[in-house]
Amino acid sequence: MARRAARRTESGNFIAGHWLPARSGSSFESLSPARPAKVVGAFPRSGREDVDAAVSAAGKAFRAWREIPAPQRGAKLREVAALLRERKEALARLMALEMGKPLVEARGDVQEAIDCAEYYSGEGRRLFGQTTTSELPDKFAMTVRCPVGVCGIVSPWNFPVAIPAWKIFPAILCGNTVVFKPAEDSPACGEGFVRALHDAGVPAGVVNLVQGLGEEAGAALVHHPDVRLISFTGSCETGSLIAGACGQGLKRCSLEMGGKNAQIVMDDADLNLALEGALWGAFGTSGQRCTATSRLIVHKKVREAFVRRLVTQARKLRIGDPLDSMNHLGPLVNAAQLARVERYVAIGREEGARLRCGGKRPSAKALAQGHYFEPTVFDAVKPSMRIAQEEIFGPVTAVLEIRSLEEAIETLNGTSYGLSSSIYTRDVNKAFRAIRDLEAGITYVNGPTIGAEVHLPFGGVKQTGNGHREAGETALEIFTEWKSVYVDYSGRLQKAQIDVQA
Ligand code: UN1
Repeated sequence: MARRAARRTESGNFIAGHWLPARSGSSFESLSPARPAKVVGAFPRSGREDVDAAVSAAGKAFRAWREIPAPQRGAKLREVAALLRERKEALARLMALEMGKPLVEARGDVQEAIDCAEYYSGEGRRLFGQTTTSELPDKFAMTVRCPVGVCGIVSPWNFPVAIPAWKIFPAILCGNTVVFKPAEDSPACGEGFVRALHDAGVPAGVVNLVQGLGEEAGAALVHHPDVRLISFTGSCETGSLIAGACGQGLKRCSLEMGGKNAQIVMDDADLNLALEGALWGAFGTSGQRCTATSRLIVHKKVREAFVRRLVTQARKLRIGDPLDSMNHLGPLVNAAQLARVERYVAIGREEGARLRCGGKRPSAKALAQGHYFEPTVFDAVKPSMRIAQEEIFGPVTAVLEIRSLEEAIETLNGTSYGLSSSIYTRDVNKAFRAIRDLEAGITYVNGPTIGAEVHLPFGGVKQTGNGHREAGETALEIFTEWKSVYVDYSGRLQKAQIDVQA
């Protein structure tokens, strides 16, 4: 991302059904991480006025949208799913170009959005409430879900289509309207996504797009008095600022933040399977997933053999142009992210961890321009080291040795995060104890820490989140308010707690 005033704006904000430049006329560029000299596009560098216009459009659209029956709102999502499927390849290519994940993974990202649209389209025929008995005669009691209002959606670059989808689809299915601020590293993906919604027939004003920087457009959205809810995925630092602002403004706020996910490998595990899982979990998306396997907690009896094979396989992973399907790892998203990963490698070395492979940029000349980094394995890592505690968000994994399941669980739980976790074992008793005792929102048995499916709750404990769960049915709890309804058909005044006394 380069911050400069561009001569012209090629792409727009999408407000009340119109593509518009920023009111200030300024813009920013999105650069391809594989070839940063290549400009993917210029996008409005929006400010408060643009956010005001978008929130006002969303507020107006809310009045009509909330009254459309939910099954019809769901039907729109079915059309969105169909159009996303048609555009899957184009969106995936744009994604690989703009944020650098390999094409095959980019297709998976769009597929996750399609799955989400289909899942929530069905939810339009449910949105169930409860009925219950009243304590008074001739009185009916029930609960209904109501939309919250205008929702601000602030999403990251690492899943630039899937994450906006799993926020925006349940939001609009529930009758809310949205102002969406994509990450400044993936504005073209954000725009492509919103274009698909519009072209599929989502009415003007229901989903508005405001491009820009977090501290400008993002901050204006979070502080806007007419925004009732913020849904954010990103770093703990930003999430904490957003939570503070939402606390002050008494807004509903759903946060999904960092992880320091670990895969446990017990001595009775299928080591081939555990190895495959570790490679995919640690180095898929170059480790730039909230769910990435950034720690491997391996039993002493198998650690050396496991690490040796891991290193051999990691060295064989092909790094290069994400648009070339032969490559397993694309570049990191930007220069700052690359510098962060390099800094953590230096920290790991200083702390006395043993670098077993990677730790540097690839030497191939053809890759010199891009923000590439080699798959990196640190061994002899102690739980107290920073590389075992802090989220790196790159292709770096830390191996910690344990001697028992108890020690494995204690080690896995010993960070401030709790998103995803995994255990490889053939012992059903160990598996169930792990399921019970691992402090995480997600636990996989004999699978890697990545690969969550859209119909199950997604989110984490401790500093990973603030108690909400996205995706699945639980997302409805974020995007609706409960209303309790009492219907008295007795024809007289009845007084709860007074007419009836136990
Ligand atoms: C994220 O990294 O923010 O489970 C989301 C997974 C994906 C979602 C990751 N389905 O890895």
